[in-house]
Amino acid sequence: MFEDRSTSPDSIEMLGVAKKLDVELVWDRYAAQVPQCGFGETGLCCRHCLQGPCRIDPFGNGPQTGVCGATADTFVARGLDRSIAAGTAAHSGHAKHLAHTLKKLATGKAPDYSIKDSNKLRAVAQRQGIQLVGKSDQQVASELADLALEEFSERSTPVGWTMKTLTTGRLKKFEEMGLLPFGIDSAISEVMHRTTNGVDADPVNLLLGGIKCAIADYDGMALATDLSDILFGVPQPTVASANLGTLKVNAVNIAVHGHNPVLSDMVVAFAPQMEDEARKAGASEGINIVGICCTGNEVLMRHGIPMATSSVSQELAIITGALDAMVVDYQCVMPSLTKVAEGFHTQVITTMGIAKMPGATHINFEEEHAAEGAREIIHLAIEAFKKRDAAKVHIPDIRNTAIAGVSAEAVIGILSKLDAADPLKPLIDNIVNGNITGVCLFAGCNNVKIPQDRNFVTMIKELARRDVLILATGCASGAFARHGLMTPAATEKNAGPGLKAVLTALGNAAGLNAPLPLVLHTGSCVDNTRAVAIAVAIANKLGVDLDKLPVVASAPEASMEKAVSIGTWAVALGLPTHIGVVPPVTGSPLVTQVLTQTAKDLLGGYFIVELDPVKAAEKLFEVMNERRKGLGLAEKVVA
Ligand code: BF8
Ligand code: SF4
Repeated sequence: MFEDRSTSPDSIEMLGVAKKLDVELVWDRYAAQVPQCGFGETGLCCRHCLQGPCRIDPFGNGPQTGVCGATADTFVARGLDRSIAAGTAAHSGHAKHLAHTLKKLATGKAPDYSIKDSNKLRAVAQRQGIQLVGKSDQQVASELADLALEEFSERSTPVGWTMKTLTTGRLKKFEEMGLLPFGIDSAISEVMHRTTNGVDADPVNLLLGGIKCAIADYDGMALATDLSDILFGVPQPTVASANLGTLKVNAVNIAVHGHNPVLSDMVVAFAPQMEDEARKAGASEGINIVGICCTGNEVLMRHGIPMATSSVSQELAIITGALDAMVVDYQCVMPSLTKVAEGFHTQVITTMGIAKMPGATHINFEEEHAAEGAREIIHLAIEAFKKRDAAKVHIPDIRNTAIAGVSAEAVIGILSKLDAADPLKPLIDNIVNGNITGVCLFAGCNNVKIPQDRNFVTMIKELARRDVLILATGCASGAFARHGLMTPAATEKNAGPGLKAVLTALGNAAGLNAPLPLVLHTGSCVDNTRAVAIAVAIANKLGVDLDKLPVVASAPEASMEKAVSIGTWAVALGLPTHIGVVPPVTGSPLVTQVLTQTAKDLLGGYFIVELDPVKAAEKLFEVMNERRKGLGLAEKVVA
């Protein structure tokens, strides 16, 4: 039962509990929406002015234009552009928040934060053109924060993080095609301008505008990853655990949910100071912090905090009856959480001025008073714990080990154990000799339309047996962690012989006495840029551009606008990018063709829409082989 909703055993168990308690969940709300509006599904609905809403009849009987004369192609391209702009705004809002935090730290206004990685600070600053000689970390951080904040407005030169982190071939292509953004916020604003009534009606021009905005998204994400590492540390491989079974009966359970480590890292940092208070309240095991969604990834990879659940199953954490506080910042937080929490003692705590929820307790979190804010939040959780109803507690006894925190730096660190002088050589050699077919970056969300994790788990098994090296971020890593796939045992069980040999050699070199996990966890969604850093290093070493590498991306259960913007920049960077849900573009055959075919000629990357996970894996494997052939490498043959 419930296998049509989730394939994750802890989620399935909790779905049964929710049913018994008659709690309405995301799957029930989705069922109530079906059938969903066909105009919306195909992108043929426009509400960009008050003369609308307008709809176009995809079957050709009704209207073929909106009131203003906009065609189906224009509708679809404009709609897609606005999704990209929204995704970019979310990622870069997160990035800007980090830049402000770094500036406050550097000017003594955020005393609870510190520079956790001076080497990374100096390396990033130097790369971005800041002179380091004779300057303290504080000064460098201040200048770097200023430089980061400048990325957002309209500059006289293209955005700096992009210019310093991609291959020269890619940058040249972007320049020739007019795709280089001159500011992140200005790119978002330009999309909003050109997609409003009476501006850009040319679908191809609109799509190019969307791609430019997506490159601004890449820029903000690269910046966010750098600043997070400076403020909170460069992730290193960490053994942690996953699933709802990481909640503890005898502890004050606090879930940090959302995205930004500016908040969650502080909750983790100050929890030890509150242990006594928790024990006095009767929690013999003290405070247990768990993560949900991307902020879960942030604290998982830096502090080994368990990943309780993610994305579509977030409500289930409350159904356990053991969650004392759900502390959220922003993005991917279901507005239903407070409604679900009505039947339980769980305190839903919002912390950001831009992200409040009716029914939640709001504690405005300010970096200037981070310790105070974190303590107040933890105190509220302890108070809630006192009201927990033991009769309602149902924690599924399901936990998996998950090895996380494989940053680009960590990958290089492990590889350098094999070849200190030339760390990339062992990886490249193994791609060349065919032990590794290629690399697939799994990213993106769960989607209520797909049984949770089904596509992720099916695809990874199909690809791993074909010797594909797997990286994962965001809720993709949540999915793999929940299914025990971020472990050496999963490598033993699922990897093809070539991949297994490589992961074993690397695991032994890293002192694990076991293979590296089947999935290399490269972080949260903003950290998709870590995979790019590895790919760029390989491309530069081989002297080719990114669109020649056997590297692909997949968001097999994508949901959010952020996934749309990431997918678009992945395509712009030259990656064949799979999505396992149909995006709202099918109302325009022209737009569909540009995204899935023309993009390949222009940029090398393109979208592959395939709903069947087995076929999707086959297609990605074929694409990797096509790229191998292009590089003059032997094609892989796998039965
Ligand atoms: O930024 S994968 S559901 S949590 S959007 Fe959201 Fe999607 Fe998860 Fe992270 Ni990314
Ligand atoms: Fe209709 Fe055009 Fe207004 Fe859109 S912009 S709602 S198509 S009139």
